[in-house]
Amino acid sequence: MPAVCKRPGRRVRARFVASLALAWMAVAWMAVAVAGCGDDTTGPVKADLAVPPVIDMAVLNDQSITTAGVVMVGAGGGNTFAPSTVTIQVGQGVTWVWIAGFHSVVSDSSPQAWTDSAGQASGQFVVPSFPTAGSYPYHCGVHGMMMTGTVVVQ
Ligand SMILES: [Cu+2]
Repeated sequence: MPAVCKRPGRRVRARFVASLALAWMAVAWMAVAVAGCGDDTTGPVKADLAVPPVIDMAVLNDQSITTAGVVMVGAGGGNTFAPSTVTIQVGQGVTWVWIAGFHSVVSDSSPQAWTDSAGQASGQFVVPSFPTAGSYPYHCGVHGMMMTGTVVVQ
């Protein structure tokens, strides 16, 4: 007598569908967990000391920069201002050019030599003119005093 091909009962089918869904969720969870390992953007940003700062000659030759002083922000992916001390003459200005990372430019002078830049990951911040000779320290509002620089106005 040939075997009767009976469709599985409703309860068996429901159990099969439930186990499929469970297996799919397990795979999806593992994929998310694995993906999360390589992309930890929630922790503190660490400076990669193995990567030397890269001076971007294209930035230095940017004709749209009209200030005498140019500082590269996050050059080489590090938490640095390069050069860390920029020297200009009275009446000249400074342009900070974002190379990499999320940073800001906060004056440490009292009163502040400029209003804080926004925290940003690209673009520029310009202080068009420093009218008074002196030394103007500043830091990154995102990374604090581990990322500092100075504008020297002669
Ligand atoms: Cu920073």
